[in-house]
Amino acid sequence: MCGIVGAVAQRPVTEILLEGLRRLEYRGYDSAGLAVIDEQGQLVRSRALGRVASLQERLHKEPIEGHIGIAHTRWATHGVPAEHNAHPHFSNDRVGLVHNGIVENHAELRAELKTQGYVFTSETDTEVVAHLLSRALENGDDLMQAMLNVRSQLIGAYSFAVIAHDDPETLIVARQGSPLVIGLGLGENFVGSDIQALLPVTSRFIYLENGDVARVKRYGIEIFDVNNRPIERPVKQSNVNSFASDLGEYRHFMLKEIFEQPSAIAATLEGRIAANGINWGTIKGQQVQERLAQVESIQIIACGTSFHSGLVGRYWIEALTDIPCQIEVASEYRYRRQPPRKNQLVITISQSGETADTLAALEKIKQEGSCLASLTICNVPESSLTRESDWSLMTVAGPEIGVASTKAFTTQLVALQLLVGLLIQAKGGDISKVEQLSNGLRQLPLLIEQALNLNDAIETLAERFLEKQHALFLGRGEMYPIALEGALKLKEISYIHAEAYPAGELKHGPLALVDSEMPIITVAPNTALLEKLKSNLEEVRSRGGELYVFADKEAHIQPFSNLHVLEMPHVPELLTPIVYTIPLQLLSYHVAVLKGTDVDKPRNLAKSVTVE
Ligand code: HGA
Repeated sequence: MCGIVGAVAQRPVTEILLEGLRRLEYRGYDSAGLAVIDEQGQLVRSRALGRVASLQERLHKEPIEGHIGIAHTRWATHGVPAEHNAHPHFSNDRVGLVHNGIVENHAELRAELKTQGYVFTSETDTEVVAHLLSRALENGDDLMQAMLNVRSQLIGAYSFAVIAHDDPETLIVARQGSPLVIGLGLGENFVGSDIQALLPVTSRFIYLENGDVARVKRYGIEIFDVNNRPIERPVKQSNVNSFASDLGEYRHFMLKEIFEQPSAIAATLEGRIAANGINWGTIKGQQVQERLAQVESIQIIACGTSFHSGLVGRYWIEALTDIPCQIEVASEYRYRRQPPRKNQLVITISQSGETADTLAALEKIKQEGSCLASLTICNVPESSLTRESDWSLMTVAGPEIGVASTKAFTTQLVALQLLVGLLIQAKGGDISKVEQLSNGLRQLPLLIEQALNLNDAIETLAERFLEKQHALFLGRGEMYPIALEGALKLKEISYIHAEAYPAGELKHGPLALVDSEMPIITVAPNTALLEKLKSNLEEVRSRGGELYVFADKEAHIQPFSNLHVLEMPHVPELLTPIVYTIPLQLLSYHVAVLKGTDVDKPRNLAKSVTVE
């Protein structure tokens, strides 16, 4: 989704802004732009449809430079992707603004501003804010007052960064719903949608809270809270390495991140498993042990790939503890009534911790007072979800740049197993189950390495999918969500239409689709449901479908003319969803590479979904 960068410094800022945009590219976008106040004190901008590289080319031909500036990658919500809709938006060459989010009452504000003579040059919701600021400046407000005044007129979610001709030393930023951080330098300061954008210039950050407005100058920062009162926010030192987001020897971030899974999982496990069980410090927060002991029901809320990890989590929670568990996608949960449940633990799952729907669902639950505790499973420390939740269980996957999530997903599954262990311990349950979990998790990095050895075989297999328009994925039990995740990956990056079904559902409809053109990918570990699954495979085979089965030797699935078996390492049952994810990630990756799609930045998609 949209990315924001801003800088105020003694040195020229254009290159800092461009580098910030490059580092935000992973979020997904359709156009980019940059504005500075130049040596003549004029507000000037450059915008381009497409990649940051196109903006860079344009800036190379027609340079603009200044000591204060803002920049943006846009993922269109209002108005087509086009240069005239790209940010920064200007009002009367007086105010320049970049925006992440949606101004819901933009239509009324636009109509009002038009009657007052303001001219619109874009179809965006954002442009009304530039004109509102300009109007406030004309009425005598300074830039800070103008922002405080304007935000009281807005409905929706946003983060803004603003510069103005009237005050060429000041960057104003505001946050309501969409993420924003301030990066602190020596005699220079920066703003960004996330710390990735600013890591080359600083490692000290202030995370703005919802409702904050800040005045950012070279030598000072003032923050005002939602009630317009001055407020201090803590300065955090980040130890994230700026090189972690480099591609290294890999062709794509997605492949790099698939191969980083053994180390990401090892990092997520580090210090969390002790001789006598899972360490309580695995979950950060107050009274974890006491309150986990009281949990009587669990509600998981997530979106996309994180929703799939939650689905697997439900199988584990209900199989290994006596706690009933529900799961729902956040965009549905947030708009429907749920009867109150006693002693409910609410778990949100999100790689970025900024997913707008998940945050809104959590806010709803907190307002209703219907949770004993809220826990987030998240990959980004200091993200909104970690700050809004009572507890956090951090995955330690490192920055995930590819839009299609890989290592974030498998580390979320690891986090869910750690949680299950803690629930068993808190409830005084069967400790041998915790031992079983711990022993399995210790072997996991090695098992993932073994699954990664299938890479070459899967690359060859991928050729068979090149001309395919559709694919079916099958799984049973906790492998059904893995089939869902496999189908999602294939859709996301290769644009092949893919659906996943619990294998038992085949004859209730999807079997009608099966013919010799339809590839059916099945995850078939040697578990209690294997024999049932084999019957489902027979149903497909007898209708001529092309079957690709991931299974271990002991599953004894015999290859046949239209049945191809890819042999997996033997995996303890509890780990099968995690290990069997790997070949499906590799399959979608290689199909996408063969099809020549933009693997790391698939069309129309964004990494951190910060709008509703
Ligand atoms: N609504 C604005 C910004 C969109 C956005 O934040 N996307 O992530 C626009 O459409 O330009």
